[in-house]
Amino acid sequence: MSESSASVLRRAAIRTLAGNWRGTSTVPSPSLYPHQWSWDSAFIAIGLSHWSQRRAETELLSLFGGQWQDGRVPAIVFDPSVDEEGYFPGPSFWQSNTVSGTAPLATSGIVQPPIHARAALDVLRNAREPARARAFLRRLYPRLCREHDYLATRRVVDESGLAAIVHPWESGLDNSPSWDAPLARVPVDRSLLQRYQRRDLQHAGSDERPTDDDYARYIRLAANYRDSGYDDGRRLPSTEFLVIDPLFNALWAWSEEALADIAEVIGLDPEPHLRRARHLGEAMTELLFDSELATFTAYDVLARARVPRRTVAGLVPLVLETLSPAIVRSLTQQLTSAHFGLLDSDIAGVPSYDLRAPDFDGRRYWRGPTWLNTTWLVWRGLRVHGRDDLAAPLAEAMLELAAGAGFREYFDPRTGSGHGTRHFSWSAALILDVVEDLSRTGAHTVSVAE
Ligand code: 2M8
Repeated sequence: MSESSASVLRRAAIRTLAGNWRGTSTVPSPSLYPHQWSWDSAFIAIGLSHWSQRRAETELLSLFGGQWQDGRVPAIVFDPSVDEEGYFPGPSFWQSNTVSGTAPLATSGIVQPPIHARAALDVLRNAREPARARAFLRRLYPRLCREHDYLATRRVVDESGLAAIVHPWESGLDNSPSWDAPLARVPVDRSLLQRYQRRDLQHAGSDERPTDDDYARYIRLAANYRDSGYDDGRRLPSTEFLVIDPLFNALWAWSEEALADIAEVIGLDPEPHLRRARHLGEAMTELLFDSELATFTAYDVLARARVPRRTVAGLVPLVLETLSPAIVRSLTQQLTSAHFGLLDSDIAGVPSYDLRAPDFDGRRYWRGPTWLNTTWLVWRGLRVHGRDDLAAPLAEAMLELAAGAGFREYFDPRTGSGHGTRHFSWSAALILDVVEDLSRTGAHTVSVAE
């Protein structure tokens, strides 16, 4: 990348992040998502760490300001200055203030993929003030441990030791085709759509968002969880959706490895974290790796069966350094095959779903489009395993997507066109990370449209 094109892209990313900053945190998008989201904040902190270490630290600390006493880090921390109409489901739906042990700020009651320890470690690695970053890590470490302990104690539902999610939103890949079969058991109560109004369709086309039927199911699952008092212990046996997801667990294990590094930096014992990371990796291989499909898949706890779909979630375990060489080979073959098209010049980034599946949809939310966060995770995974031959073209593809379509929420992998909301924070943040990384090594020529 020439210095000048890199700086165009870098400046555009910083402009987006600065525009979405709300004083102590960053909104994913000023229009569609006007609060603070959990895993978005982790990606955002990674980007911010290249520009403003203080903002990166504040981003994570403010998210953990919403942590509940049981350790869960809620998927959304609501901004009290945004009115209820700004986003559905908002504070009056989740009613976190009626639950004991919750933060003073209103939050949702579900979680999202636990990638925060990894983000905190990246903040240290990119820090211009390392002493300050170490102090930040000392502050955050106990909260990160409680986040992971919540998963280990409240979300483990079988002998695998892996964490289960109780709502598709907890996966981060809301309407992934992996949820079709488990969701089919959840009755569609259309009256919920009259009682509660979807707000997302005011900001994005209905052909790009989840269907009404799926939305009715999401509301039902969330309302049932709320009405149980978010009590995992009592509720899990009677839940209508209970799934063990490879991306969620891979990010937990990857973050556990990061916690080990953080523990060392602040003079504590890394061993318990390494032990848990190793155990999670092995359990994932045993329960979630589908050797016929040659990828990781989700496990439907209630049906006691794997969900045989190839999605990007099945490739994200590449981030784990303890994966066996045979599995790494399977995953890289999967990536370069016609299912995901890495190295195919007609395919941009890593599609969220199998390009060859009959229900692949390049524009509908998590059912086909390329997202920059999952593509970035695969990129990091390829580098963990020394596959720079594949990582380098993927980095190039991410930059080209942003250069051509701007920091959109997602992209059609077949055309590179941008979709969903604009000025999307994690797209900007992760592009900033890639630009900074490549500016140390590579040479690319890109400019950005925003
Ligand atoms: C999307 O999820 C929210 C629900 O949490 C929504 O659809 O309204 C997902 O893409 C999720 O992964 C993301 O964190 C969130 C905010 O960007 O939007």
